Amino acid sequence: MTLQATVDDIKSMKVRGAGRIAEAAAAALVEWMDEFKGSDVEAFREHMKRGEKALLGTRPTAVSLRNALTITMRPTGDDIQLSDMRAGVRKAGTEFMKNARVALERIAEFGAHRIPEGATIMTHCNSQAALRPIIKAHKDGKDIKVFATESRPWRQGHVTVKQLAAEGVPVTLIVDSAVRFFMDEMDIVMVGADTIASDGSVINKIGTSQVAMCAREAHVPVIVCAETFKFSPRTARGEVVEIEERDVAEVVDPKEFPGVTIANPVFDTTPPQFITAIITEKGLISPYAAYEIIRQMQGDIL
Ligand code: RUB
Repeated sequence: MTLQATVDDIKSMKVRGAGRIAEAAAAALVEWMDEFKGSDVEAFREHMKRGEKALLGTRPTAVSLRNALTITMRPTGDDIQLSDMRAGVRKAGTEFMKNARVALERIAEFGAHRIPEGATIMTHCNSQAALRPIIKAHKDGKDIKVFATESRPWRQGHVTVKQLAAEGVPVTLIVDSAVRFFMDEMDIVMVGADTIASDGSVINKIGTSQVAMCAREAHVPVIVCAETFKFSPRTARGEVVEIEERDVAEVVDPKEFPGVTIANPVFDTTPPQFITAIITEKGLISPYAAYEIIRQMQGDIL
């Protein structure tokens, strides 16, 4: 698969979800490296930077993308021979992808422990990190059921309900505006994250903050499931996470609404006070411990 094909797939959301975007980007960068046939180190570095820039430009919100690229690119900054640089990039990219898969398995295990027997769970959008614990809990024999939001405008909820139904998990599809109507029946909310900021704020699919606020009102715990590569070191330096605005045609055909402004922000920020815990592959943490995760990552991701 060419780099351009991966860029197109991420932009068009054929590849979507922060974790899968990160893995696809790491794989694409390694393949892009193989297209460089020269022997000059500087030319190699320029080639790699061009690939990194193209991938970074695909979607702005998920820090997993930047983190995957930073990790894969790191050997290009070392003072080593080109052949070692190439081997280093391949190793870094491959290890990132392997670690991402292992992280999901651990999150599934930790998250499943957190789901009580007989629980009714609400989820929003389509997050593999949030769905794996639910599927694991079901496979472990827990009698659970799920309410999944439609997640307009892209309706990632359709993917979620099909995935859960295929695993035999009892699941109900609801429209986004029915969240508060059903919240009293929930025992737990489980969602994923695109980015976690150093203050513990969680940036995830638009509507996540509304779900979390309704959960708080109904005294329902909100659990965010996210690999540590979704934590953003740059937010610790004061950088603000950019919220992606997508084509308004994803919402309605603008030609049918002359004189109307249409807005399509696709992520929002849930402040830490609305989040009970974050489950990572390193364990369950308070959102207020996000800075500590980032501090530990600094050796990996600058
Ligand atoms: C997907 C989304 C998901 C997170 C986490 O948005 O908001 O909740 O990316 O997903 P989009 P995962 O469909 O716009 O990419 O846990 O699979 O990484």
